[in-house]
Amino acid sequence: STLFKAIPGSSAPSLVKRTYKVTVVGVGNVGMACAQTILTQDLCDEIALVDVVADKLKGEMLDLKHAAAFLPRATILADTDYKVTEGSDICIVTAGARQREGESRLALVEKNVALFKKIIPQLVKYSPETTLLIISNPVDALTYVALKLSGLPPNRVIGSGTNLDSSRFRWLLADHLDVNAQNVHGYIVGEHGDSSVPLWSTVSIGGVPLIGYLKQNNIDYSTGTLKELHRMVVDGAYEVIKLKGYTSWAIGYSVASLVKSVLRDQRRIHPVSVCAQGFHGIEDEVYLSLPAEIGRAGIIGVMDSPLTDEEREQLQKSAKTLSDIQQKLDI
Ligand code: 6V0
Repeated sequence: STLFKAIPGSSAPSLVKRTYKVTVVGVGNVGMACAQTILTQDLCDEIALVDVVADKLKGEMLDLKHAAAFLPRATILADTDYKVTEGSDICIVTAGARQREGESRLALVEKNVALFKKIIPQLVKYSPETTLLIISNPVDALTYVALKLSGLPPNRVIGSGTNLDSSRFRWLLADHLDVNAQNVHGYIVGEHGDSSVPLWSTVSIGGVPLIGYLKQNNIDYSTGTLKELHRMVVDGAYEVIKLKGYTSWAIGYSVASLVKSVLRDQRRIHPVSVCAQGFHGIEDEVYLSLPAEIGRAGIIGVMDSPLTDEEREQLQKSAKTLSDIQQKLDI
């Protein structure tokens, strides 16, 4: 720039700087919550937004650019043409129909498979080394669809799955017990949605297994209370949709946390949608959430968590529900 003059004798360092590029497809409530959470957390150097509605896309891009003075520096791009996504390390797909009040996630499948046929090949064309992060619902079935349409290896196709449900679960427990949610560990696995399975046997607070903790502190609980807590997790999204029309903030933070684990090679364990074949007696090539280690290579490994007989049975039921849907898909 003409405003600045180089100090005599200066030369550019020969350091090769690794930059990160993230694409977000779909600039609706969820896509924009993801974009803004990623930007505020300084997770990438370049973010590309894609949507089919050109005016909205440009408006969202400008609105974010106008915050440049308050944000970590990043290049913000937007276009209806997928060329803008070229060289992305991660592509987040949030495009598509969302649930209306009372509508299940599974009801969205046909509309969103049709959109994925247009979106996924374009993403892989411009970023063959990318990791796909699928958010659109029904997320488990659509992660399978994305795997098939992309031809990418399964470690690089991740569905956000029950990462969000598990956060809702940990918050409810934390609220109930009056401790910090970050000290509550526990996993919801299976379908992101109605047939999800709470792994009570994995729940610990500050390293103390929950059931033992409750007994130790004379906190009253019954199987009914545990079931009620899980019901509140399942109904969580429906409640928010009924109240504000859509969900956005929690999924935005949940996605940013996955992006951080991948780009920064955090090797954290997230419950995400993966191919569950061979785990817990599941025979079909079905996508559902299991705790998985996530890093730069995408899914590094899936944990073979020890489950109780009841949990295993519930998980197999959830797998059956999802497998039936997957088999009906037109891909
Ligand atoms: P929204 O606000 O209606 O936004 C959807 C966006 O997708 C709009 O801007 C559309 O223009 C755009 N779009 C439509 N077709 C295309 C296309 N072919 N290419 C590019 N963009 C397109 O919906 P919202 O953002 O609320 O939800 C998006 C999706 O996320 C839905 O399927 C939700 O069900 C799903 N969610 C998934 C969650 C999860 O935990 N996995 C959580 C919340 C929502």
